[in-house]
Amino acid sequence: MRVDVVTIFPDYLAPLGLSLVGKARQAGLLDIRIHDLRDWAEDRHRTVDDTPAGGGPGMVMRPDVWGAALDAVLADDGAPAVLLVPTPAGEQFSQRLAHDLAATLEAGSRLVVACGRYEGIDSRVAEHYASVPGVAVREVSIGDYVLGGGEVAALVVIEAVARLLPGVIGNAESLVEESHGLAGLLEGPVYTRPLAWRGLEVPAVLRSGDHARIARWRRGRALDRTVERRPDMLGRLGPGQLDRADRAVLAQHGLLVTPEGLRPLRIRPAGPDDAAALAEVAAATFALACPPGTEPADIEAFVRDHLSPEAFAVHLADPGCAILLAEPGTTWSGDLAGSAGTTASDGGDGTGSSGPALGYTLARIPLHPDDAPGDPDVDAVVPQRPVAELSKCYVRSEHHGSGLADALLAAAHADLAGRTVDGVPLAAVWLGTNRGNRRARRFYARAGYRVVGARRFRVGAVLHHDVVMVRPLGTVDAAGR
Ligand code: JCH
Repeated sequence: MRVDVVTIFPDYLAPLGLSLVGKARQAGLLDIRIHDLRDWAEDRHRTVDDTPAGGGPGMVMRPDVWGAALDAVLADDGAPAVLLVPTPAGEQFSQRLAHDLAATLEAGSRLVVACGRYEGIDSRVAEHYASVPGVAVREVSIGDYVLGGGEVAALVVIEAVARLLPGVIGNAESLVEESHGLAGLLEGPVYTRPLAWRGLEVPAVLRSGDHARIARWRRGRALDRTVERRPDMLGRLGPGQLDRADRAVLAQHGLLVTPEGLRPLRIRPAGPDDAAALAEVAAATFALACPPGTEPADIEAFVRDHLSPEAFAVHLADPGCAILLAEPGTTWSGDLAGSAGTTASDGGDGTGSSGPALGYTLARIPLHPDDAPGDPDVDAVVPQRPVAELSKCYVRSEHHGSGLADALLAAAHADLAGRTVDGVPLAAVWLGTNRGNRRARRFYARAGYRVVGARRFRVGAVLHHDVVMVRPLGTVDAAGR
């Protein structure tokens, strides 16, 4: 495959003799030829520039010299050519364009790069070659910063394209991973030996040998980075490209995947003004947790008696009760270009809220460090002290699978892990969940809960069977954090 570069500084392209591109040339995979523009200048001083038409600072490169050079280089054979002209005013170079150019080269086209200097090349040069049959002109910028000329941009484009050509990269697996595995996301962190270096360890999951867990962890870290550094890229991910675990990671960054795109999410401790909102979301979610066959009348009665605004007002005033509320945010701290509906107009601190609550957690904190859970079945199987009870973790059904519940639960664990009872940090959190609710059991298991026993209790005529699950506080969650 043939690449020609025209420049007034041929030595600037010397790096093309090194490394990957140099090896590809030596292997005969790439035929790169560097030409000195001044070879086509006509005068004794080999002049290639002149003053700008209309006045102004600096110099502009002459179209006649460029025309002579490019005619000669393009005339070498009859193959179609891409004439690539680096300029700060060009279309943005991208991996997509690199793939595009590599495919064009593979299909038999040549690449000719015209490196300008000074204030650039007389614009008629690009205009003229755009109308020459068999020549496609691409004016390309490699980024929003100003270089002194096109040579560095030529190096960038040629290296990015060359490594995509067949046979240039020995380990083609890397390319496959690049284009599929982490498509649309930034690459996550990478590590090698030694396992401990200057007090920093290689994350334990990478030494686990559990390939599914490793892949999951890597994707989570790639998502973390993309959220933190390139939130604009998230707008291009369709909901179909984000699985349940991805959604949980995003929710932990305050981003909710909805059919309409990414929306800001806010999780905060509930306050005295939230009794009505809590009662509303509790009433909307309570039935989801009831075993099949529960009488609608019993559900209604329970909601009326225990999930009223008055009942929540009592909970909110109770120091032994910790309630977190998830709600739509009005702002998100990042820039989600391409994902409509998010703004940062109030300073982007994510403090605004709008719309009804999406879910909530309610935990019970013991008053004394050695208080037992109370229920004799539970006391026997939960030995940790002090221990909190996660009494409620409900999310509206339309947000099941959105990662919202994972984020809410992670926030509850973080809240509980930061609490002390008479100066003693909470050791663990326990919960009871219906024996037959496999979705709930899997959800809590993913969040680090383990089944330790069972409990039974009667509601009216119905005998309920719960499993009792415990999670230590201060350990990692399903995302490995
Ligand atoms: C170039 C220049 C016009 C400076 C001359 C030729 C490409 N991404 C990217 N940044 N800079 C370039 C580039 C490419 C070719 C040439 N210059 C210097 C030209 C300017 O107008 C503001 C400024 C810069």
